Amino acid sequence: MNELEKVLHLIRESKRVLITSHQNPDGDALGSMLGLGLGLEKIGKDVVFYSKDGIPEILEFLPHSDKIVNSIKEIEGPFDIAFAVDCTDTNRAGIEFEEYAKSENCKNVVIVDHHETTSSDADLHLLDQNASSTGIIIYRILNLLDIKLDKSISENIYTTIVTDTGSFNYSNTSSDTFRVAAKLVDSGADPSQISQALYENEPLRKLELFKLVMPTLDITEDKNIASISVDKDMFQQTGTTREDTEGMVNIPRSIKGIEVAILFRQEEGDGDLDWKVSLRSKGSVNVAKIAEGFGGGGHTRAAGCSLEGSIMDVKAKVISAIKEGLR
Ligand SMILES: [Mn+2]
Repeated sequence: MNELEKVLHLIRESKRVLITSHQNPDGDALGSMLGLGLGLEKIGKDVVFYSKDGIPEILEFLPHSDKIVNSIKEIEGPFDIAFAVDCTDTNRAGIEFEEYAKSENCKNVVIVDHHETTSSDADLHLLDQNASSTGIIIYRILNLLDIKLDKSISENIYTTIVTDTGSFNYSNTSSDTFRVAAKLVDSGADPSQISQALYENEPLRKLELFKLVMPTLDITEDKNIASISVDKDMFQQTGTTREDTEGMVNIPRSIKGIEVAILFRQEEGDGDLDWKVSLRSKGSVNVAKIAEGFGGGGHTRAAGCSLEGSIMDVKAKVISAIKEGLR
């Protein structure tokens, strides 16, 4: 049996299933969790959905997102399978899940992911770097289990594709992406409704934050690297959180001639020196490699990492690594 057959077998034999995804969940994380779980419920599985950071406001429209719990403490095992979807490793879902997965509460831990890097010691790995979103892998699993996709499942999986391909714009968009999307529209996903929910539904505070962030736009002398930064003061002034920085890296990315765009975001904790760095490549630079150099990871054209230091130092380090990559 290959990994896929093993996972299908495990699912068929299972009764109770736990599904989680990475912290700070995005559309692919939550859409994949819900798509998989709602499908498994249709074939009689008892499913628990867990997301450490809950659901960002902008994704609350996802069908049955109210089933997701944000604490694992009260949940009693054992689970036949614990899935971590859109995760390179169980620790990406948070320390609570990482420990839970190692305990007797979880008989089998399965990673389902489309990232380039994986460092996981889970029991099984379903990895496909060519899948535009993790949701596409979920779609294939449900098909192989002969689970009929209803409107709710279709909308969840369709959202994974729209958010991870930037509405079918990024280089990870293939003919297969459109084929799966077409099937999902056939089974009930409404593209315009989902687009509106995702992109025409911003809280005003997010735009107030944009106003403060725009003056930080910085472009290197060679005019091929652009960055913006968001600090805690800006969050405080506008009543925003890291959730509201979603998509912000697209501002530097949109500029003509830019090869790598960066968003520096100060973490909300006590320390003033913790920065989360999001990297986007429009050209040949593999930003996953750069992020890995700082202990992070991701895809060739979209990756992230965390660094400690003053914004000046962090910025200098990251930009010099990118310049190296551009050589
Ligand atoms: Mn993804």
